[in-house]
Amino acid sequence: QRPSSLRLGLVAYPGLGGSGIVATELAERLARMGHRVYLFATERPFRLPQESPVAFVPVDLPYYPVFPGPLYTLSLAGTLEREAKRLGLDLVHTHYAIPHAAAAYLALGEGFPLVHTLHGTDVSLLGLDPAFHGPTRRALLAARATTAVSWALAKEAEKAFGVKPVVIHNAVDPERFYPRPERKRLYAEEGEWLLLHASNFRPIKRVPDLVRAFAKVRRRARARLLLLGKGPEEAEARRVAEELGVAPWVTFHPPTRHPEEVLGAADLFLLASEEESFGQAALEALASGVPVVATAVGGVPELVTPEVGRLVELGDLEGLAEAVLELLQSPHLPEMRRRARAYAIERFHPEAITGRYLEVYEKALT
Ligand code: GMT
Repeated sequence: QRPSSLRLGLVAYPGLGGSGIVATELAERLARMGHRVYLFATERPFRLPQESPVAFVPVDLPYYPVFPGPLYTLSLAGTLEREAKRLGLDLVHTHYAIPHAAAAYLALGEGFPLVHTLHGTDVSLLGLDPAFHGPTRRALLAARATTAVSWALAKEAEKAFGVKPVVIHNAVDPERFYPRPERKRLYAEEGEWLLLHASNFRPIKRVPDLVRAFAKVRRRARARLLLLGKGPEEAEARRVAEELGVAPWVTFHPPTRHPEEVLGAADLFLLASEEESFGQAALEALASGVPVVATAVGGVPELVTPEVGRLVELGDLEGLAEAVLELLQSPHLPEMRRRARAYAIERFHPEAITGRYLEVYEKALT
């Protein structure tokens, strides 16, 4: 018997990142199912609509001159301790382990049902940092459950922390992400192929490499590269576009609350990341009927199969350009678009994925 109305606290990063998106969307779905859901974050999460059944609980970033910086971990722990009691929470579920797992453990201890979802660099980069490893490992081992967004990440987590996460892939809402070919004219000229990338432009996303691969494509096909997002590598991507003479066909689009309106307009989605535990934006592209060309890293092969896209080796820009050209020239592209959407709906439907989290909660509560 699944508990019909739980009081749940979810913890997330509010900014432009996949883990915050996954947490916010899960919170929304759980709230719509009748659970009382509180979302803890330092700001109202980017994807949380103004009208939402989810209650946002702000976490302060207190700064006193004696501190070397804002004490987020302690502030989150204090907020969780106080609010879990006041709101009568049954369970707290954190997204991105650092420092959320340790903060929740510090606040609520082993006796309280805690679930942590690992998202990527919380395991691969930060998790291995000696400054963070010990407290994070202790918190994960003490939790009722740990989940990971891909098999690849679960394997890494086992190695890094000695935990055995339950694998729950991320979901995509097919009613929000669907094909919108009529919008293509807003981003591309008549007769141009529209290639899209969306991310936070951090160095691991290798956005300048995408521009380099695009320059190779552009020699053989009329195409435009739309880079949706913002982040530290934007200036370098612009520089490379100028250097290679493709700047007129590389468009930068600022982050939007409605990425679905841009994704659904594209012909192909590109991802050149050197590390990616899952690749949420690629899944959103598939649901939008947009095949994906991506590097075969981390959990990406769990998502991008030959039926819905192409995988290339990390750093193989020639291979990336060839894969793009092959798909653009393929008579099977329309069929692949249909398959991409059908596959996303079948494998990553929000109802099924939410059900998996509820199973984890149920076990954690017994
Ligand atoms: O781990 C990160 O680098 C940040 C994190 C985020 O908050 O965006 O991204 C990860 O979580 C997403 C949602 O589960 C995944 O889609 C991304 O692949 C993953 N990023 C990496 O593994 C680099």
